This record gives sequence, C-alpha cells and structure tokens, in this order.
Amino acid sequence: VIVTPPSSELILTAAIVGAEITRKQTPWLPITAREIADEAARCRDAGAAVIHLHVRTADGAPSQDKGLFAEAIAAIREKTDVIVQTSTGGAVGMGGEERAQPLLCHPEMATLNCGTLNFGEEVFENPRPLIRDLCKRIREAGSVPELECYEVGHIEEALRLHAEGVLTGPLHFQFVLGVPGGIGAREEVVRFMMSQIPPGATWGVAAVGRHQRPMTELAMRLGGHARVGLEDNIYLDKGVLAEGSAPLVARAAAYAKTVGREVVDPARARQLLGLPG
Ligand code: KMH
Ligand code: ZN
Repeated sequence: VIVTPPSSELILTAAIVGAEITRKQTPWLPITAREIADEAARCRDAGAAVIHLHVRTADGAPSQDKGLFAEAIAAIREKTDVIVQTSTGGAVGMGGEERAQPLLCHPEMATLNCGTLNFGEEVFENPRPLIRDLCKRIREAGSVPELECYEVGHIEEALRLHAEGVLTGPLHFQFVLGVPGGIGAREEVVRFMMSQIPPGATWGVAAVGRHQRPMTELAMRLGGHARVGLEDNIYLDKGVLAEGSAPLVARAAAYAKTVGREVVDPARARQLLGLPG
C-alpha cells in the first residue's frame, strides 16, 4: 500500500541519540533508557511523531545491543505514544548481525541505509547484499523501513529493491544531506531527489550540522517531512547548544505553522506512513 499524505500534514521526526555525538560535545545527549524516554516524551510534546532511535552503553559508546534497545523502547512506551524507529545503521564499522539486533524488538519502523558512502573520514559500508538482507529482516520483523538516501544513487537502489519485490509496502524516503562524502545540502538537490521518487511515496529531509534548519525548513515548504535532533545537529544557533532535541523540534513545529503545515500526532503519522499500528 502506498499512501499519499495531504500536503498540509507534516510528520516531525526527532533523532535524539545517534551514534557519533558525545557527552563531551554536548551535555544534553541522552544515554540511559530513562534519559532517552524523557527526551522522547519532551520531543513528543514539542511535536515529534517519530523517534529515530540509537542506544548507548553506560559509558556512552554506540551500541546495537538488543537488550539496550528493548530497555529503551520499554521506557519510551511507558511515557509516550511516539512511533519508535530503530536504527539498522548503527555506527560506522559495525557488522550486519550487530546492526540487525534491534529488529529482534519488532520496532514499528527501522532504517534501511541504501548505499555505501564516505562518512566523514570513514566509510559507512552498505554493500548490496547487506541492504537486501536487512530489508528482508525488517520485513520479517513486521517493521516498516525508512529508506535512508545519502546520494541520488541510493534512491535508485531502493527503487530497484522495490521492483524486485524485496522491498514491499509503503515507500518512505529520508534524504540525508550534507554528510561529508555524501550529497550536498542544497535546494536543487532536494528538488531533484523528490523528483526521483514514485508518486505516492512519502519523503523527508534530514541534514547535518548548520544545514539542519534551512534544509528541513525547505522540506516543509516543499511538502516533505522533516527530521531534527542532536544526532544530526547539536546547535540551536551558531555557538548555542540545543538543550536536547526537543527545542529543535519545537522550533521546527513553530516554523511549520508559518508555512501552513499541520504537525500530526503519532496516530495520524501511522496512517500517513502506512504502519499497521
Ligand atoms: N550512524 C551512522 C553511521 C541510521 O541510523 O540508520 C548511520 C546512521 C543511519 O545513523
Ligand atoms: Zn541514525
């Protein structure tokens, strides 16, 4: 089923943890299950319908451990009704088995990274057999994939998987812009990427660092959805740390209103994204 959202409705995603940001960079990074759940609830209150979730070990290291995900998801569930979208990207250098672990928690959504790229000074490896394997596992877990595209060719890859029948159900693309080594964060890039996806597919923009605000605001003007949060950007303004992801969500929600977009709650987001729930 491919669902077309009425263009006024907007799904905000909060990427509240990530795998790269450290407590040294910002004291506002949530690490424990309780901190993650508190931040998820604050983001929900600010307008987020989806939480893009990574977890950390007690010392703050990125992890794809099933138990840590189960704990974080349970803590979130106790507090709020957000859609939980677990990462299958993990951190650069993790193997496929490790990256797939959160799927054992049967999350409502999970990311599917659609190609390999240079990721800063490292390489984020997503060879085609791994993409296929993770795609199948996402489906077997009963989760809906979000298609992370850091390059135009990654959209092609997703469409190929769809044509082959490996990728089934609703198509939801996330254009991830401005990763050093990936496609740039520019208006013409968003316009081109959105032109490449089939009618009825949904799409959103995530952009790193200083690009987060202008690119997500552009997406909101162009009818797309938007992701903000500390995973991609820790600053509210130049040199001013965001006190968690919720202030970034609140600012995006306020902007949405000014351009006639209606921020939806998780129940409506489930319908727009074609989630079973
Ligand atoms: N941490 C990045 C290497 C995802 O969550 O699916 C990959 C990432 C993508 O964050
Ligand atoms: Zn992520």
